[in-house]
Order: sequence, then structure tokens, then C-alpha cells
Amino acid sequence: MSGTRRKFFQDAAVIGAGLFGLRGTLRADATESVFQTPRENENGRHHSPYGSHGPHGRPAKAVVREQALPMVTPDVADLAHEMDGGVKVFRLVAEPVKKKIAPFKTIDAWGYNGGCPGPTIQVQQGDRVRVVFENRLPESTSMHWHGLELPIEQDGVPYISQKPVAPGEKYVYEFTVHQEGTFFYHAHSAMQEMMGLIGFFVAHPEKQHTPRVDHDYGLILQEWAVLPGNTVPNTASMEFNWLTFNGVSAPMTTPLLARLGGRVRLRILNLGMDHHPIHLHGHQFVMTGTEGGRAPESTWYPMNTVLVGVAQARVVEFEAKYPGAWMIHCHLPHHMMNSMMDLLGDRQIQTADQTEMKAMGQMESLAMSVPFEHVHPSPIAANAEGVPGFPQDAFQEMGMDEVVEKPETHGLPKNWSAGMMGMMTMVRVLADKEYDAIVEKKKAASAMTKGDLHHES
Ligand SMILES: [Cu+2]
Repeated sequence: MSGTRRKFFQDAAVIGAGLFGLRGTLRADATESVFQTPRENENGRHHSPYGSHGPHGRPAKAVVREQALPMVTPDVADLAHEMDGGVKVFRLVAEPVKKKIAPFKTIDAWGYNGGCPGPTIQVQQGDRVRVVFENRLPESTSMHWHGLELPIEQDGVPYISQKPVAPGEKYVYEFTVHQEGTFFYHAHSAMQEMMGLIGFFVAHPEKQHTPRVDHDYGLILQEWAVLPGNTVPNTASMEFNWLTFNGVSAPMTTPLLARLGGRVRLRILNLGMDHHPIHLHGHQFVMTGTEGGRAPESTWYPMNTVLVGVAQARVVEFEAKYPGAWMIHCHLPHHMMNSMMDLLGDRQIQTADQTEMKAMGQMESLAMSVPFEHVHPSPIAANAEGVPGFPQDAFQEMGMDEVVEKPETHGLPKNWSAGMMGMMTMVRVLADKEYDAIVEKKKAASAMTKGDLHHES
């Protein structure tokens, strides 16, 4: 291991886990060198889609477990655990949350442990897991472990596999994770899902996959229908006006950092009403896994857009070869926008009988009424008002760099935020010096926010 690479892993641990106290928990695992018996799960079964000879197949003998590089879920907390004997114990509380999804938009979502999406759970294949679940919602709910093979009584479906968990009640789930891969937890009630009740459940493999990755990031795709002036998502609507990665719309999304030459894994999962074609600029990737686990290398082929269907996870990997701030976004045009209708306030939306001049005027006044300083960086033609169709994007491009500034945005070009909307973030591929500079800034920022470890801002 080269000095640079070793230093990278130290940095990665800080970036990935330092903010949320995960560092200690995963480090504890690293020193365990557990000789576990993977077949000791509930039914003594060990299922694999490849039978016993595929990527999931394991020798019957005990295996030395390798330390996992923690996945980083930007803008979402990690969930720490305690050990009870050999069991990893997590605590999840379902509750209403105020969620700021854009600088001028806060919604009343439902989430877990004060966050929406809920905090990321990371375990290792073979772990025995207990989740003490508490319902502080105003209605009954339950927790479903999406993609996990577990006993029926742990499946979290109201009336089918358990009684609904009533408001104020607790319910304890416990199971052994014999799979590896990208899973998630969510309420098994349709409208509650659309209120935001979802989180990552990542099971790291006993032995790391090859080629090894240097960065591992997770993104949860969600969509919201929030009428102008409202804060409560309309879960019955089929028209979505807010699109988020990890609970925030661009430009509030935190850029993903990658060291030039490093290998990046992105785990993208979708719980909403639409399928999202997620596109990465400037690089090709391969799909190395799904919601069912790792895919054999023989199935990999180059692509740069991956369709992430509802209830699916797609895991892609690429070499960060080219320096720059590379967009990664849903390519549905209406998912690359933020709703400005809230800016109408108590004014009427002009629809019928309006001239193009009036429509343009309204767009412009909406854009100007954003309650913070911003700029419209791209020029318009002198005769713009006379051109049918104008405006399209002219007044949507709002530069608000200072409002969304954080260590990860350091060094981006002026007005970068004007190019970022909706379901969008970026992979910043940085040479060592720039990368290290941002790591230092993050360390300083995390030192300042200590004491508020398990709640997002
Ligand atoms: Cu989309």
C-alpha cells in the first residue's frame, strides 16, 4: 500500500464516518477478525441467486472478515450501534420531521431519528442485527427490510407478518444478515413511503469485492408533490414538483469527492412513483450490482446512464480519470428543476388570458422574490421578449453559491449553483492537493458540529 493510498484511507474514514461517529463502530469491527459461522442463521439456509458456486457462494469453513470501507451517504447521518453480546443493536424512531429540501423550501416530511431519509445502517455479511423500532408517528406503521432474506415474522408487513406498530409502541426486529449488498428499510404503507419513510441498509461483504474501491457513496432518490404555499407533501398526487437526492434538491446536494485516479462506487436507490435515468458526465461506468447484491463481472458493460426503477438499487463503479466537477443527475427534464411556485406567495398563478409579456414578467418577478441574494448569470438577447417561447430556463438559473456553501463546494467556479437544480449532484474529481485541502476543511467543519452527531442540519 503506497503512502498516498494509506493516507487516503485515513482521510476516507474521517470523511465517511467522522461526522457521525461511525468511525469508532466500524473500526471496532475491523479488529474483531470474527470467525463466524454464516450458516447459523434462522433457517440454516444460505441462499444465493448463483447457487453455491457463484459470487455469493462461500466455503463452509469459517472466514476471516475483512474491514469494509464505509459507504458515505451525503447529507444523511449514519446510524451508530451498540453491541449486546454478538448482536449489533440499532435504534430507529419513526417520527415527523421538518426537512429543508431547498434554501427556500422546508417541508413536513416523515422520517427516522430526525432525518429524512432515515440514517444509514451499515452492517457486515454474517452480522446478527437487532433493530429496536419505536413509532412516534400519529398512525400505525411497520418496518420492512427490503431485499433481505429473513424469517417471515421479521418481514414488516402489517397484518401479514406482524401486527401494525401502534403510535407510541415499540417493536423489536432481529435477524442474521447472510447476504451482502445494497438494501433498504422502509415503512410498508404506500402513502407513508411517499412521506419519506426510507433509509439505506448496506451489508458489506465478508471479503471486499475486487477491484477495490476508494470511495463508496449512496444516493436515495425521492420525489415530492408540495403545492405552493404548503409544507405537507400531497401523497395522493401524481405530479411531482420537488426531486431530491438524499433529501435535498440541487444546489443543496453535497458534491461527492473523488481522488483523481481513484475508483468510485455509487449505490443509487429509488423509492417513489417514477423511474429515474441517472446519468454521469465525462466517465463510463459499469453496473456491478443491484438490489439483489453483487453482479458477476461477466455481466458488466460500459454505460453512463443507469435506469433506477422504483424499489430498485443500482450499484455502479468507475475510475475517476478526469479532473473536474462532473454532473450526476436524473435526465428526465422535469426532474432537473426546482419548483418556483412557492415564490408566488398569496398571488394568483396567471394561466388563461396572459400574454407572453405577462408570463415573462411573472417568471421574472418570481425569480426576484427569492428570499436571499442570488444572481441570474446568463445573459438574454435584446429581443428576447419578442421571441415566442421565451423564457424557458432564463429565470430559473439562480446563482446562490453563498447560501449553499460547504467544504465540498470549495473552489467551484463562480455561480456554479445556477447550473444545479432538482435531482442533481456532482462528482468532483480532484488532484491530491485540492482533495486534501477540502478534507482539511471538512475536518474543521466536523470539529465545529460535534455534539450534534445524529441529526442532519
Ligand atoms: Cu427522475
